[in-house]
Amino acid sequence: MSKLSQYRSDPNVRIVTGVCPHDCPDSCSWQVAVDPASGRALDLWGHPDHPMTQGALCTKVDRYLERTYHPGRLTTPLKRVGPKGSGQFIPVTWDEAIGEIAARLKQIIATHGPESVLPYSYAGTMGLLQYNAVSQRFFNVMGASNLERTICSEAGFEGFRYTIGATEGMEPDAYAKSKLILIWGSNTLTSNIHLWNFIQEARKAGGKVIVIDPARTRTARAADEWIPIHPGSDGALALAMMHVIIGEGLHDADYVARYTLGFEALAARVADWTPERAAAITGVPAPRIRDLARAYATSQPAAIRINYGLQRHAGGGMAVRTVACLPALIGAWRHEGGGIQLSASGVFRHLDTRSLYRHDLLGDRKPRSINMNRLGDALSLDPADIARAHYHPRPVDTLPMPEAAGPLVKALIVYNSNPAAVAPNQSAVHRGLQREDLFTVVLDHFQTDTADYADYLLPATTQMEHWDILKPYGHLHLALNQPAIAPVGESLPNSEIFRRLAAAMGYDDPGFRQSDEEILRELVESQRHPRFEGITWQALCERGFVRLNVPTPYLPFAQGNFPTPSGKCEFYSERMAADGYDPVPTYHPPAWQQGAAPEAGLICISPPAHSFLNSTFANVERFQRREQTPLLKIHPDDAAARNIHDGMSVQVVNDLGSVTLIAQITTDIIPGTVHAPGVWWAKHSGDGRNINQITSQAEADMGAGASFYDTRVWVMPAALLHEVAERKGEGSDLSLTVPAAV
Ligand SMILES: Nc1nc2c(c(=O)[nH]1)N[C@H]1C(S)=C(S)[C@@H](COP(=O)(O)OP(=O)(O)OC[C@H]3O[C@@H](n4cnc5c(=O)[nH]c(N)nc54)[C@H](O)[C@@H]3O)O[C@H]1N2
Ligand SMILES: Nc1nc2c(c(=O)[nH]1)N[C@H]1C(S)=C(S)[C@@H](COP(=O)(O)OP(=O)(O)OC[C@H]3O[C@@H](n4cnc5c(=O)[nH]c(N)nc54)[C@H](O)[C@@H]3O)O[C@H]1N2
Ligand code: SF4
Ligand SMILES: [Mo]
Repeated sequence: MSKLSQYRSDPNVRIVTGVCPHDCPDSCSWQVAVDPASGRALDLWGHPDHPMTQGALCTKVDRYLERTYHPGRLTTPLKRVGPKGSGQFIPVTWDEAIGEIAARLKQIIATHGPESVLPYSYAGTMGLLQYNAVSQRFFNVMGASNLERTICSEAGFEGFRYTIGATEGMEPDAYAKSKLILIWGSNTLTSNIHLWNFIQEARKAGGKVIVIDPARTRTARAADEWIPIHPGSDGALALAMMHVIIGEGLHDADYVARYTLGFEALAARVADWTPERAAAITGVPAPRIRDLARAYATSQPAAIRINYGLQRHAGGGMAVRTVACLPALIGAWRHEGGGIQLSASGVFRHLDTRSLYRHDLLGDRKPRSINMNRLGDALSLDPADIARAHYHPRPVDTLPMPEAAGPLVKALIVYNSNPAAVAPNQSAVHRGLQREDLFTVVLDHFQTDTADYADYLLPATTQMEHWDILKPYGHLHLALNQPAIAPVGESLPNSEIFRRLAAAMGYDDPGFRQSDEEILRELVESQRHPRFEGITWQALCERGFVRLNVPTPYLPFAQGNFPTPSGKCEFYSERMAADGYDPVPTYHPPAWQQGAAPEAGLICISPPAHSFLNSTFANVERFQRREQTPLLKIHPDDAAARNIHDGMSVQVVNDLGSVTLIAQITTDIIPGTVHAPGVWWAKHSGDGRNINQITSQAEADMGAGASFYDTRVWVMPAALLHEVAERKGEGSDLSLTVPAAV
């Protein structure tokens, strides 16, 4: 018997429909059983009628109540009493906390101006309201620095948009119809598990699945074929595939003629991208590249699930732009089950969010924009660092001179994010957070790494406890979240915390007096685009989720209609030329292939651990046990060359920092690359650090995106590093002066 039927027949149970808030493409619809007498949630499960969720949640969220009722939940506002970063707090009342924070912010703004306040948030919750609605209104009235939310997908998004026009593509259920599926830079069974149902349907009908990844992930193991590839080299593979496809006349000349722009330029460009040339860069043997290209062009419908792994590199934007050309070249878009999906977010691009964010409250002020990937630089006392933290996504965008970089950041307000664990160049971030003159407010459910540095730590509600609307990025069903239980302890929704802060600051726009339900209703009722027809407040309340009003099956580009300037799939992009890029697909090498000889050191990638969601769930004991310990997966050849044994404590070092991990020797990672699953809380690791010690703030080629997986490191037994450090008379913060053998 399903949980729904079990509880539905129990008169003493109330069932509430909601949606998982996490940063995950699946946006599962969930149902919660609540005991009305105690107000406690008893159980939750995946909505049986939701076409993507299909009744099942992932292993993490299936245990969401363990997180909701975790003894570590913050239940009262806290005020710092110990030294900065010590995590020592005393409880205070909401009135005290709000009053004191507002007084301090007023003082900072009066002395240093509103741009000295920096909001820092990401997708701890993806619900539109708690993600950044009342908070954005608050910072708009203030005129605070603007935060560019670049930490995840921006390089790939920009690249995709240049080719396709918007992050729009296949609907997930279409993958059930594919004959060949390339899973490219995605770990579907970990990060997008509900897509697998459709992929399995395709396989039952004879479809084949190929995974392109430097790691033999659980997805690669489950697939028909794993193509190991050097990190950051995917653009070269795609260019060589096009070389073969065009060279052997396997492209769809009719589709190309009608619906694409710049075929001749593309053909000329790929002419010298032979599989042999790409093999030297990617590590994929030339015959395998030829086979892959031929299979892709001749197995219609052919689908690509491209995701974020391959774009967390210096050349990630161009790589995605290049891969995104493939479906048009072979006419895959004509068929259900053909095409590519990076993200479905662009299908929602006509959502009118004016009522939500209220950018009108800024008036004609234009605060500086700070790239969130450069938080370490932004929190620096050196104006040259602050200048570098300014958002400059394209080659044509220039950075200000240090004297024009604006004020030091004097106040940091963090919500829905844990930058002390997830942001690159961790030691720079921690150094900034440690500043005595920086006033830091953190809103969270738990005392995270970031929370340890707060002056005030404010308890926020979870999705069990507040209203929201969720716009997914992996399918097309908009969903309403209704609160199932009352807030745990004294916690409050982000929306309410910013409402109270606004009142204390004297911000009196009526937007700060709207209730959560009113904000969401206004959002739903203000939509005018036909894609939102039928998405009413009533329908959302009754059913929980409603599909966007687009045709079924959804074949957006079967007859062209690309949302590019030309209306075609742009092999040649005028917009790229204007933005300072090569207008035709080309190869942007990863940072690790530039400069020093490739044989020096190893490349480190740190994609998500299966049981965590970024750093969320990393404090829940069940999931910590499953992930064992912060690991470094290393190929036997690389381990042997360094005298590293399985289970040994190793140091991973580069010029940015170092971290101690436990070696796991495995052929599940290619030689020359190491794989450190993330993101552990730094304070749960033996040395109080995590893998972001060695990641860089450097922007990818497009969108000022992150480059987490484009990192050169040196790895050695931990004991050896200590020995070297002692000999040099230094601490363990050893920089690049490491022995040649590592
Ligand atoms: N080395 C390395 N670093 C990475 C990555 C990687 O693969 N490797 N991945 C990167 C990626 S893709 C991303 S998206 C970022 C993610 O980085 P973050 O967006 O910071 O994600 P989380 O680490 O999950 O932290 C989210 C925090 O928000 C809190 N939260 C959740 N809901 C609410 C709410 O309603 N209110 C408030 N106030 N707080 C809430 C959670 O408790 C949690 O502490 O990390 C990036 N960092
Ligand atoms: N369980 C779980 N699910 C998650 C998350 C989580 O932390 N845990 N995080 C969520 C978030 S915020 C995001 S952004 C998504 C991310 O989900 P995905 O897009 O799947 O991204 P990653 O897991 O970062 O990387 C996917 C794969 O890319 C590989 N990879 C790394 N570099 C390269 C490369 O240069 N080329 C190729 N071809 N492959 C490469 C990695 O080894 C990894 O297996 O997942 C979401 N879902
Ligand atoms: S994290 Fe992803 S897979 Fe898990 S319940 Fe949430 S939306 Fe579904
Ligand atoms: Mo992400």
